[in-house]
Amino acid sequence: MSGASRRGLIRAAGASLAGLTLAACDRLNASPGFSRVLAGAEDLTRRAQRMVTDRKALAREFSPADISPDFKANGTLRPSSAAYAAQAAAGFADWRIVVDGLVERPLSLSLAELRAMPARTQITRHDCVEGWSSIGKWTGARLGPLVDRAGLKPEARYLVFHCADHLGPNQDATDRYYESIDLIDAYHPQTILAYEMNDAVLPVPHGAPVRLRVERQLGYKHAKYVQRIEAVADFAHIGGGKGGFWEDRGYEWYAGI
Ligand SMILES: Nc1nc2c(c(=O)[nH]1)N[C@H]1C(S)=C(S)[C@@H](COP(=O)(O)O)O[C@H]1N2
Ligand SMILES: [Mo]
Repeated sequence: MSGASRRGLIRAAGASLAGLTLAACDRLNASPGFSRVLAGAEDLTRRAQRMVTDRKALAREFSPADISPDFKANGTLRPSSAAYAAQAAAGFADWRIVVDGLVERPLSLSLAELRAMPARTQITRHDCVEGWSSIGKWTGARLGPLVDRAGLKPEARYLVFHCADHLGPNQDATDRYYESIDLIDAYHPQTILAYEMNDAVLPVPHGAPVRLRVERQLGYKHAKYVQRIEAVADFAHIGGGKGGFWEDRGYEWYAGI
C-alpha cells in the first residue's frame, strides 16, 4: 500500500470512529437504560440529601409539664474508682474536660470554663434500647462551638468520649465505658455536654459532672461521666474497635431515632 492510500485509510477509519462514537452517544442518550442510570443517580443524590437533612432535624422537644418525675438511671450509677469518689467528695472542683486527638489546640477545661461556653437547654425524651423512656430537661455546652474552639484537623471524622466508669465485671480497660459520634451529630444544635438536669446540678447516677446528650440517638450513645473527648480519623484502635462499649458487645454504632 502506498503512503497516500494508507493515510487515506487512517483518515477514513478516524472519521468512521468519530461517527461511531457520536452515534454511540446518541444511542446511549436515547436508550431507556441510560436515562434509568441517570435517574438512579439522581435518586441516590436525593436519598443521600434526605438522609443528611433528616440527621440535621431537631429531636422533638417537650414542655415542662411533660418532665418525668422519676427519670430512670441506667448502667453505671456511680463510678467505682477512688479517683472518682475523691472528685465527687470535692464537688468536682478539679474535674477537667480534655479535648485532644486530631485538633489544632488541645483543651483542658474546668467546669467553670465549660459553663462559660455557648449553652442550650432542651426538654427531650430519652429512649433506652431496653424499652423504657423518660423525659428530662438538660442544660449544657453546645458541642459544636467547643470543638471549633479546639479546631478539628481535616482528618478528624469522629469524636470519642472517654468516660470515668467501668461497666461489667473486670473493672479494667476492657470494660471502660466509651462512645463515639460523627461530625454531623457533633455539630447538631441539640448535641450538648450537659451539666444540669431538671434545673439542678447533674446528679451522680445520671453522669455527674458532665454527660453527653445526643438527642437523635438511643440512650447508650449518651455517654455519662465524660472526661475526655478525642478527635479521631477512625476508631478501630479504641476499645473493641466498634466505636463504643455497647457497640463492642453487638449494638449498632448508629442508633438513630
Ligand atoms: N459512662 C456511661 N455512660 C452511659 C451508660 C453507662 O453505663 N456508663 N449507660 C448508657 C445507657 S444504656 C443509657 S440508657 C443511659 C442512661 O442514662 P441515665 O442513667 O441518665 O438514664 O446512659 C448511657 N450512658
Ligand atoms: Mo440504655
